[in-house]
Amino acid sequence: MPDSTKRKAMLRTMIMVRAFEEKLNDLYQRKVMFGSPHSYRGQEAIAAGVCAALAPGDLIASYHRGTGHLVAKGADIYKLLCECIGRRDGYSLGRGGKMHMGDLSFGFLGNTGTVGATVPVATGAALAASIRGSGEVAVSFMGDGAMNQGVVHEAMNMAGLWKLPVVFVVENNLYAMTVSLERSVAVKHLAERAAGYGFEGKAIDGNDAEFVYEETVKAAAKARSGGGPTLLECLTYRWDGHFGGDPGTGYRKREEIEEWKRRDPIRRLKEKLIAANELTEAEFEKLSETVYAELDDAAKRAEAAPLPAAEAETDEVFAR
Ligand SMILES: Cc1ncc(C[n+]2csc(CCOP(=O)(O)OP(=O)(O)O)c2C)c(N)n1
Ligand SMILES: [Mg+2]
Repeated sequence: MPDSTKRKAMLRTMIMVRAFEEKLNDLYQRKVMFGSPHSYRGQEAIAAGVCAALAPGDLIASYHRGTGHLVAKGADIYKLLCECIGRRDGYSLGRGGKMHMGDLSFGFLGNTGTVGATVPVATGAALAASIRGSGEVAVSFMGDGAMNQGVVHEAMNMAGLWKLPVVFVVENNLYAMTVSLERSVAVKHLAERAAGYGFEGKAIDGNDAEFVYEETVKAAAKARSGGGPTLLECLTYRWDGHFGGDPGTGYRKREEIEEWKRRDPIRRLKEKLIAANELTEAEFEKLSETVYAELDDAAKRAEAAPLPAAEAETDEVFAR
């Protein structure tokens, strides 16, 4: 079980992850951010639980619903916001946007909007780690929809065959855009597919940060000691639409959305901490205020930051 310090750190991370999504929505509505956000609200326990279980040198690869992973792995909030709104101080110098970043200084291999495309990237990083004997573990975050991409199958097969130090984290939020899982997948749990690749797959509660943390600790330890990959299918739900322009209601019942909101991952951890006398309601309020204020400050600075210079258009585009 994570200790009290770890539990509080995960709570703080989850609050920041949610606040960040709300800020992106605000920037998008005000037409400060042009690319659409893909809200991660509702799924915060996965990013927070997984990243809290990793060593600083471990690596993650993300996908289109990826800002939560960046926040949880330790991205600089100001630089992250700058990238999302195309400012020069961003991770990709303001030219990649929300879905195109990468920075190995905090173990971020990158993200992209091409569904499934970063799964072989994480697998390749795990192969490199095993060849070098560095002891690093790579985590590949993906959505349930990505599990139907051919390249994901290829990467998982290879990872199983070569017992690579990779953890596949499938965030099963029950939908890929407007298509429900039951209309697109023949098995009950995506975790069952791991058997076909020769490694363990587990379907777990993705709204319980502590549980996600514990399962990641086990999977990472196994990967590090040469035991090969694990597939963690984290059951969860996105509270909002698929992207900024989708209300998320046409293809999902209101009762279903409300039911999942009752399983709010932040409230769950908060209530556990309060029940264990590790936190009071007032301390929680103070923590939230501090996180939202930190984010507001970073966002004000990012909005005031310069755009990339036109003459720098080709800088860093070509490898030297
Ligand atoms: C290769 C590819 N096919 C289709 C799309 C269009 N597309 C964007 S997001 C998405 C759904 C992805 O669903 P899932 O993997 O479950 O992630 P979620 O959005 O639910 O987090 C699709 C089909 C794409 N971006 N890339
Ligand atoms: Mg999905």
